[in-house]
Amino acid sequence: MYSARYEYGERNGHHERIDFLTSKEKTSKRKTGILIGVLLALLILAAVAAFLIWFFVFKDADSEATISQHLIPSKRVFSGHMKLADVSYDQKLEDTNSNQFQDLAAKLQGALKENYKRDPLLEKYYTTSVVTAFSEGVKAYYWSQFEIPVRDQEIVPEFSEERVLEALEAGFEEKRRTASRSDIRVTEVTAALTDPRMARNPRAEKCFFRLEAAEKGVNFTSPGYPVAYPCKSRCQWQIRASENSAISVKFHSFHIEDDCSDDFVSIFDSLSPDDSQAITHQCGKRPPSNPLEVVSSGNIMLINFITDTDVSHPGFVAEYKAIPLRNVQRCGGVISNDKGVLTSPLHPSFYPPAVDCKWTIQVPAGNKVRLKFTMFRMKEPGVDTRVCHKDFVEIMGTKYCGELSTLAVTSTTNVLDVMFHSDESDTDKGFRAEFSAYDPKNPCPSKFACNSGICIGKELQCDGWNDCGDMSDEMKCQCGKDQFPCGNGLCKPRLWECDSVNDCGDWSDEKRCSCEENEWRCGDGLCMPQDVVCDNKRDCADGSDEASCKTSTGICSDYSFKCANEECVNKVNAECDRVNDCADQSDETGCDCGTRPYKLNRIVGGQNAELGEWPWQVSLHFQTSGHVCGASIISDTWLLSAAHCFVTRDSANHIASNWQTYSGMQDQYKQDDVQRRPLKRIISHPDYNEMTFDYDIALLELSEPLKFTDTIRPICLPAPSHVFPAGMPCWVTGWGALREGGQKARILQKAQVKIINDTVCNVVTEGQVTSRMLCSGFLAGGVDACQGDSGGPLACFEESGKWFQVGIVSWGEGCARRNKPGVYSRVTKLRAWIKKETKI
Ligand code: 4AZ
Repeated sequence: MYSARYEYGERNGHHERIDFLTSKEKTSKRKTGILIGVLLALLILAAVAAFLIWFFVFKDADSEATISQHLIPSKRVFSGHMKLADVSYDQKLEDTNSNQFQDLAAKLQGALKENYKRDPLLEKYYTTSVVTAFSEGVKAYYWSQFEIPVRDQEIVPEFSEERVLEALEAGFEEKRRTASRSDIRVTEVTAALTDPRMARNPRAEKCFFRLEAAEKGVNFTSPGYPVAYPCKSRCQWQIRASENSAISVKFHSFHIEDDCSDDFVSIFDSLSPDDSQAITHQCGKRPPSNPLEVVSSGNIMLINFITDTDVSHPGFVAEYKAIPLRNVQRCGGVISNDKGVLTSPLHPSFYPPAVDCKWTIQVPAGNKVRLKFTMFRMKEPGVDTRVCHKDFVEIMGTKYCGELSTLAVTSTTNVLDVMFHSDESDTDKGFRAEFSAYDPKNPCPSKFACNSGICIGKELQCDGWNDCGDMSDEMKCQCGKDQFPCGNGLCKPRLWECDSVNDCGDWSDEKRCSCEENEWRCGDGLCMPQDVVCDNKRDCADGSDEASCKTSTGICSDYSFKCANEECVNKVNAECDRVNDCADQSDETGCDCGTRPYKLNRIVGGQNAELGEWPWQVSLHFQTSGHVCGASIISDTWLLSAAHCFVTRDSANHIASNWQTYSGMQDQYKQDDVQRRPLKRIISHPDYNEMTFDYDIALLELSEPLKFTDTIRPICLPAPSHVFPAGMPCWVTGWGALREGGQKARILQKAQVKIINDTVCNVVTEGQVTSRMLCSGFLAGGVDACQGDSGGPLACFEESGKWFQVGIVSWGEGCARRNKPGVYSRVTKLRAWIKKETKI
């Protein structure tokens, strides 16, 4: 604590003294006083004169200098390579300190400078060129820099790649024609605009490394690993391998700043930081289950590490090794098995650049081929996924790229060709696909055959749910009397009409739901006078009348956010939205929750959760029964769960010492980095009703606090006024049964479900829901929580970038049945009780 104290009459521990003067002493003192006065007046006059001179003569010049110091000149850097003819490759060229390197580099740097003289603009602003490496071929890697002063900023756009290339090509062309025998001939040159931070001089840099890859992997790390890398790092690793090898680099640990504009790792299939040969640019944090692994197309690779942020992060540790080039290029071929698996080259590593493969799947005559992708990710910046002009998979004349969740195709004959193409830049995780032969006369024995070729249960046809993934099970359906005929020919259950969810896909089920002209339609279909909108009062049960109002007039209603100082904010979901709405900022306190540190892989397909994807999920084990219920972390000492896990006929369930909690778990059989904590106390809601499941909530106090890590973190609790509108997609997670009556899951499961409006919820549960409950799921069935998920969280992601817990898995009629969605305890209604018991 800072405190300023001043003690009267005493300084530095001494008392002040007051003395009195005699009359003689008084006269001599007067003369000295006059002298001092004159001197002071002269000094003041001199100071005024100096100020006036500065003000009228130097001030303007001074301020001009300050302005230009603040504006920084623009740097334009171009990098690329030059192919040299008539130069024999010498291993010594790889050593930047060798005479061979320095002589050849100096010659080429001179030639570059000469070439830029052909263009007056380039010549004027050219500053330097650096040759950074040589590789077999013989290729020289270089960058050239141009500096444009502040006064000429408007010409910066004229510094294009085309302009630089034109000057270089013309210069080298002329040299080729006129060159003498001793001159170097450049037969190919490339130039690409490059981030100036990546232009390094290997002969002058500290953080520059030349690595030789061999069969055995060797680790290298970012500077300062694992404590923290320094700000403003500019590091470069040039990796080479012997001829006929490629380089594989696997990042065993990767944790850098989340914002790629501050800190990033760029990997190139070249020794030049040339974007046209970038393999990938990465930042953020990767979970151990999804390490970054890249492969070059040849025997060179460049890795750049750029940091600009002040926040400390550990950095990375990576292993590099040489792999035979034929392994990289080996893909495709003729396959005559009845079933099998195809993957992109080197899957699950990123596929290498510049590879083409063709697989021909041949099944017995009369049969056809069904190909189903279980994972597909070939995403590249600036690619229109309808055209796929860069990397793609091509099947029967159609090109596929981007990220696809449901891709299945069937052949027209007994042969199916699958082509894979990767160009020189930007690679990704690729794909995995399963193929099988089938009899076209009976493609799906006792099942429905989708157009995409997959088979689904017959009962799923015309049920309003897109089970095939291509809607073919919902086409040409005769709508039943309890079904709504959509504008596009689909049939959907009548219950789904006007439920704020675009079930038909063309909004026709939500169109004829409007109210009178001067009325507002609430999310649950009720019509209200228009003036209820944004009147700082929640008139619709779901708050939709106040949902898009940004203003706050301070009027308090049941639906306002209440600040700690009793002030009210009438803005929907004001808490933890990174905006200070309360004068005391209480809406933004306690907001270190609801984030997941790992950059998630988003590999599509399957519902297994990744490690760290739901860091607030907890598994509750009872005595020797193993996993029984779920819970969520709301602080380092408190978990939230369902009362029905503890209040049962067996009183043993309510004894804290009979339970163990496991946080940071993904796989029930793996305990690495899992934190096990016994329970100290169970507080079930006093109004919990065993018959109706009303107030199905329990708080669990841990015997010892959790240590928050990347895989263990709390979820945000919503304020009582928080609105989660009908139709909002949320996620339920747990190790519960994989189907009704089925076995519990070993790997944590995730499922996306939608919030169902309260009127529909009341109808489908035949009036069994209370205001402490909400429905979530799909009326069509198919996705739901099940036995063993109870007590686990229903989490929704808010625009503010945080996850909030909207519900606690409570009950439902069976699991995933049609018109029987999951019922959850409504956390907003129970928020005050949580606060009362835990002070959270
Ligand atoms: C249970 O028994 C249970 N379909 C949990 C959720 C649901 C059904 C049963 C919802 O724990």
